[in-house]
Amino acid sequence: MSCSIPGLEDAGCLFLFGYNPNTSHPVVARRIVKAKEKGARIIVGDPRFIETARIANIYLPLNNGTNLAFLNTFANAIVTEGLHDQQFIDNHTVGFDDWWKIVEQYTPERTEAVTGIAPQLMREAARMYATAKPSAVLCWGMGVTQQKQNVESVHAIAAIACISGQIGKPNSGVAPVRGQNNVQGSCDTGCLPHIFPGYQPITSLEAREKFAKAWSVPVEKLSGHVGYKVSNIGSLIEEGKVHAFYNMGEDPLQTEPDTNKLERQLRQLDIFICQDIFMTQTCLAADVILPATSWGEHEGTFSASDRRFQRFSAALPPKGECRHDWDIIQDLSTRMGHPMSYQNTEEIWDNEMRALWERAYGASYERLEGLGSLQWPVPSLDHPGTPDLHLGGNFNKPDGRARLYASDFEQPTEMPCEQYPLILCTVREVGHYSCRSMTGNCRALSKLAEEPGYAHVNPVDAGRRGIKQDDLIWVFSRRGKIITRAEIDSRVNEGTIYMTYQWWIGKCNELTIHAVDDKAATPEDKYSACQIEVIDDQVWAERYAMESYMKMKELLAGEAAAQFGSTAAQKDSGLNSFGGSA
Ligand SMILES: Nc1nc2c(c(=O)[nH]1)N[C@H]1C(S)=C(S)[C@@H](COP(=O)(O)OP(=O)(O)OC[C@H]3O[C@@H](n4cnc5c(=O)[nH]c(N)nc54)[C@H](O)[C@@H]3O)O[C@H]1N2
Ligand SMILES: Nc1nc2c(c(=O)[nH]1)N[C@H]1C(S)=C(S)[C@@H](COP(=O)(O)OP(=O)(O)OC[C@H]3O[C@@H](n4cnc5c(=O)[nH]c(N)nc54)[C@H](O)[C@@H]3O)O[C@H]1N2
Ligand SMILES: [Mo]
Repeated sequence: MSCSIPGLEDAGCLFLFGYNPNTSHPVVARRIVKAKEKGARIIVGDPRFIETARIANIYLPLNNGTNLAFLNTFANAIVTEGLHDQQFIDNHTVGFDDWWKIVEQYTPERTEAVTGIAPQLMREAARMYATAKPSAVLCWGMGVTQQKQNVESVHAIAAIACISGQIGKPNSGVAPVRGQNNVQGSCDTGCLPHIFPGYQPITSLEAREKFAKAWSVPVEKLSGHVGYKVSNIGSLIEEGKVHAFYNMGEDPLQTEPDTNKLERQLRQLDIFICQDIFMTQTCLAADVILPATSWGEHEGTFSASDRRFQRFSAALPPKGECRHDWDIIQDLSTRMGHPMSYQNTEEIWDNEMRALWERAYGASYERLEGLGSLQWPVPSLDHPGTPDLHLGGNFNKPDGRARLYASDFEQPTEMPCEQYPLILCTVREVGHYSCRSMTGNCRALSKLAEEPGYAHVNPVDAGRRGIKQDDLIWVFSRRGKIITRAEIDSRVNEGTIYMTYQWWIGKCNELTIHAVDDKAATPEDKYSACQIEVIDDQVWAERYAMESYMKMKELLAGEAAAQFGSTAAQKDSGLNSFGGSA
């Protein structure tokens, strides 16, 4: 993010594009309500009438999968209405003429049939955003990134911020509001296949020399080859390029697309290691399970979406055979010939992060004590941290100028057809978390909503198929068929059904297409073709759904008990934790 999350409250305009904070980030959603109370204009661009659309000044119900057509048109409207900031373009960007050659084609009139947005509304929104004072922020989420043209759309968003001069000043710019509490931190610490900690590229010999020295290894030991991305792992196994997979804190058999195919691929591995805090469906396929402690049992740091380092501490000691993730990694490393002997997470933070990344140097554990937090860059111990990046239009390039990129729009990979006439879009709901290993093991949350979950269906699509509220239905695609319950919902658009991806029985990822873009390798989770149908025998269907779920819970709890000797009481309760008497 170029700005800070608290700073959103002081922006003059917030444009939420493919991002649903009320469900995904309720704390950010509160800030958006506060911004509105302080006078900010709110624009929402989402095919669904999300909660924030209720307080929006302009709601743009664009068609699913048309982001890049929309963004190019929005940019076109800014320029053709004369709302662009010529001075900012001249002084702080490169490439306007080439960018315009593409964007010029996307007039609101020409793209209306694709995006579904009336030209007048498009122009009104462009004006609201580009003329907002003192600043505007464009926030986006998975509605942008889990699409075929994700990277191109992010380029388009960055260009829109630049040509409008809505970046380079406080509380402005681009806000990719990220997923889990530490997605940003995973990137900061180098958990990506092309970088060391602090975004230092492994392809740079200088960076390799620096890290080789810090780790006391010969520089030849550090590979300069960019590694594989996790969403390609299945096909890499099939191609014989991957034989071993060490999977830590991820449940791909629930959360990656086309899970039936992925399961067949994972079963071909020579060795499959899973490190988790609960028994998951993925752990069931593992050769070795390494049980780890949970957030309540270990300590460390998180980085929030706005580059903010925060510390957290343990409330409970580890139970049973569970060990801290860092301790497991350290032990493995030592046994594989590279000894590590850190005593605690502070030593790791100081040696692996602060000492090797100057932008983090000033964030000592002492300064992060209690509710203390610091946003990088924070280069020295007396530096206050950096809420806003690129102030004065100074960008992270040798010439200090931003690059403008534009690309032409393409349709999603799998368009609806006669046999699969509906779009399946997969999203989040507030009561459950991602693969549901955590929230699914929480009794209170299980009472609020239970298997086999829900598909949100527009009343017109439901009516045509004789589907009523709470009916059990089949959802099928080219890849599979699952049972779920219908939620008739007039907030979702006709022609698209919305499912959340945490249900183990009503598992939408048995249906989703495995199509990834070549740059980020992010699956196109927001767009697959599907069909739905009511199940004739609802009594049978209720029993089938319930029995499938009971069987799954018993399998998971039974395996946890067999592997780690959890108590019989725990097995009976269907909780599948590793740690003693959970
Ligand atoms: N309770 C809860 N909170 C969570 C999570 C959870 O599982 N449960 N998961 C966390 C994680 S990992 C993440 S990444 C974040 C994600 O948080 P969000 O980014 O908010 O995620 P989604 O709900 O998947 O998608 C956002 C919106 O994109 C819209 N959308 C779909 N297709 C399109 C399109 O073609 N164009 C546009 N413009 N919009 C579209 C959807 O209708 C949806 O409202 O949430 C985090 N927070
Ligand atoms: N169809 C569809 N699929 C999606 C998405 C979508 O929108 N639609 N969203 C995608 C997105 S954005 C994301 S981020 C992924 C998330 O997918 P995953 O990363 O697979 O799911 P999570 O539930 O976030 O957590 C994974 C595992 O981490 C374990 N865990 C929790 N804490 C710890 C810990 O401290 N140590 C260890 N070792 N393990 C721990 C949990 O028990 C859980 O089994 O799902 C993706 N899948
Ligand atoms: Mo995520």
